[in-house]
Amino acid sequence: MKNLLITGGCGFIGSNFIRFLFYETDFDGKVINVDKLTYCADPDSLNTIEKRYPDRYHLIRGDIADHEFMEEVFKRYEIDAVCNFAAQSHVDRAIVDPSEFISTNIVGTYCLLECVRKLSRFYLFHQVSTDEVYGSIEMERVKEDAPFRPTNPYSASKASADHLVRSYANTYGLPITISHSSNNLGPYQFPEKLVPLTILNALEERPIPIYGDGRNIRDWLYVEDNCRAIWMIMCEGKRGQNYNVGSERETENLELVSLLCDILDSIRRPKGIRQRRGLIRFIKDRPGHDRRYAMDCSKIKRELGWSPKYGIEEALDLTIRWYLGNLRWVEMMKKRLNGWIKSHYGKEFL
Ligand code: NAD
Ligand code: TDX
Repeated sequence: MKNLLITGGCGFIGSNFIRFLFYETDFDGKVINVDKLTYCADPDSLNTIEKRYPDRYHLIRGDIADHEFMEEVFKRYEIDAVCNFAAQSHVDRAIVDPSEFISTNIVGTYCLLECVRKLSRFYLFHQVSTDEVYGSIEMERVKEDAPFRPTNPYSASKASADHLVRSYANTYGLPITISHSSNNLGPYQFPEKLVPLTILNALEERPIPIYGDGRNIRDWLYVEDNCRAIWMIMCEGKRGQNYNVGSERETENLELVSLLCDILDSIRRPKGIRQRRGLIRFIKDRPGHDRRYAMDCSKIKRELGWSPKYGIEEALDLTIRWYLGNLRWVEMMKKRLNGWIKSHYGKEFL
């Protein structure tokens, strides 16, 4: 891997991955970060990388679904590997308007695959996918060979992209790997998602919205653990294979939010109330809300020796402390969120 194309590298997981790559691995090639810089992107989060590695880090603003533009990027930078993070990633937005989920997540992935198909020497196409492609899980945890049963426009678009990636491996012999990760938390997550939204509301002692009865189950993973998993899969994963990446700890949303409130109370005592748990409000459920995600992650543990380093409490603690230490970033993102919050929740949240 000499010239690695990272798409969506200014988003939450992508930017954590680029920092991880430069600071925590022996990767010595170049990173070409193509990002459309949508509402949630922050190119400044990579300023230190840009300054420290001016010859090895290049940011280009552009759309992965723009075929001509991407062909030019592949040619100019002699791309020999891809890690595709770029996506529209928020389920609630997909429910309101799926169009950009189709163009970025499906057509964008197709464009990248087409660019790669024409190359004579190519190392790897890694697709960053999600546990949501398996749909809501009723019984046993799903393994990598479980059928895709996506249930909302976001997960359907991610599953479509995964099918395309697999089809290019099968038809054209493309070297590919796919990671299906569970819900990430950590620094630089845009505060439309449950964890940062809750941190900000809890900090300001505002109501905390929980959809439905709060009993929906997610598996939470600290973003650094996901970055390490992706890098291990890229370096050592079997070509043509997919890997589940999660903590295998099932947490109900109400439990997660309550834990978050308690940790925040212990770091910074609330002023106007006794405890932040009291801020929780049950609101109208998300349409088609998947009840439970639960993956079996034994394959990556067995084959690559990966396991998560952070438990849920430590992950929440680190994440909360990061947000408390980066309130200027929070303010900038809150301005970008305003329209969405008003239309989605009504005025009282954030
Ligand atoms: P994010 O929304 O924070 O970041 C997405 C990035 O992609 C942004 O920088 C955005 O500007 C960029 N982008 C969007 N459309 C683009 C386009 N057409 N061309 C180029 N760039 C574009 O998302 P995230 O949470 O960092 O997720 C990254 C990937 O991981 C996504 O593929 C997502 O499906 C997957 N994933 C996320 C989670 C999670 O918990 N956040 C869990 C599992 C999988
Ligand atoms: O205000 C809220 N209240 C609430 O109860 C929000 C924003 C969410 N929720 C619930 C919905 C989910 O059950 O919390 C859970 C987590 O919600 P999100 O943070 O929106 O994440 P989710 O829908 O689970 O999807 C995430 O994980 C899988 C990422 O956004 C996806 O990109 C990833 O693929």
